[in-house]
Amino acid sequence: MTVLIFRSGRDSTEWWRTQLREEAPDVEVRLWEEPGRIEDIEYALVWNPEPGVLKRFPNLKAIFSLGAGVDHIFVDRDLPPGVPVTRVVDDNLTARMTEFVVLHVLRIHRQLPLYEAQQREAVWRGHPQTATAERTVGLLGMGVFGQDAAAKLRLLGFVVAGWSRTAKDLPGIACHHGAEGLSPFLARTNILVCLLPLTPLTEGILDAGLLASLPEGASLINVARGQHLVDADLIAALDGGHIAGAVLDVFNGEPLAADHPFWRHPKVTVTPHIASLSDPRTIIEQVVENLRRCEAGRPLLHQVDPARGY
Ligand code: NDP
Ligand code: OXD
Repeated sequence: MTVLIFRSGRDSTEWWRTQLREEAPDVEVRLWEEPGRIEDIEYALVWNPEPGVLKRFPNLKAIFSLGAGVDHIFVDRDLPPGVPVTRVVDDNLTARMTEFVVLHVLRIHRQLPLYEAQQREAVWRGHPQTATAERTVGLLGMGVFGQDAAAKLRLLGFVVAGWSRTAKDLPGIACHHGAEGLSPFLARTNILVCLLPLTPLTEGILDAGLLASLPEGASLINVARGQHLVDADLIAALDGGHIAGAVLDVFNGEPLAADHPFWRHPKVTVTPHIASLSDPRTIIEQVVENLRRCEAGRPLLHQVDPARGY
């Protein structure tokens, strides 16, 4: 069994080679920099592979995403046909995402940006508090992350609404779906959290029209992908006052350019795509399990549907 590791923009591929060798000594690991005979390569472990490269391997049996998202794979319009693609699904990854979402929902709900600004000016002034039961958090995307965040936000007493592609019935959550469900979902949302996968249908979804459909004074948390957001539309909505603030973890270009207005915008909180980082040990475990499954002809864990793109 020969596995090729193609990783760019994150940890070193050499580190992954060492780890994978420890977990599966029977597997031969090649690095993208020196793939050797292309016919040998049966599996590819990838993060942001260059479009066009994967189809060069004629005997590829599966492609494993090193993250939860697979947009970095499906952006390649020339993938080898019929080769299954899997992604990472992990309780620990989900818990970290929920921590980030809850942290920022509470920060907005309890007006921390306002109190931080007051502290800088040595201003001692309290403001009225809204109860969680009077605040609706709307989750765009009710998959693994969306459902976990929704359950935890419910425990804190927030009103929680969710929007997904297909209909859902989740206890205590106001579920909306499809194009016709988007407007009523937005109209009731005070804090909007984007947890959608990036697909042709969700690219650019966070635009002027969507932001204008939120109630005056709503806030945005984008922890999915930067390409969901039309940056200029958000800046206009913040400057015009319709949107009160935004927390952005993901960006149209990463790393975010030093001169991008988001860095210094007083109503924007920037974090460097760290909302939830995959634990490499778990990824290796899932990859090894999937290698064994594939060799045994058993169904793969967390296989995605290329037609849906997630
Ligand atoms: P899932 O695939 O489990 O869930 C996706 C959700 O989005 C589903 O509810 C799905 O609907 C919904 N959806 C997809 N397309 C549409 C559409 N066109 N209209 C309406 N709803 C749609 O994904 P996860 O929750 O595991 O992950 C979400 C994303 O988070 C990842 O794709 C990745 O981009 C991002 N991410 C960000 C990280 C960070 O650190 N910032 C870390 C890891 C991931 P349905 O349920 O009907 O299928
Ligand atoms: C992922 C990510 O998709 O880190 O796993 O964004």
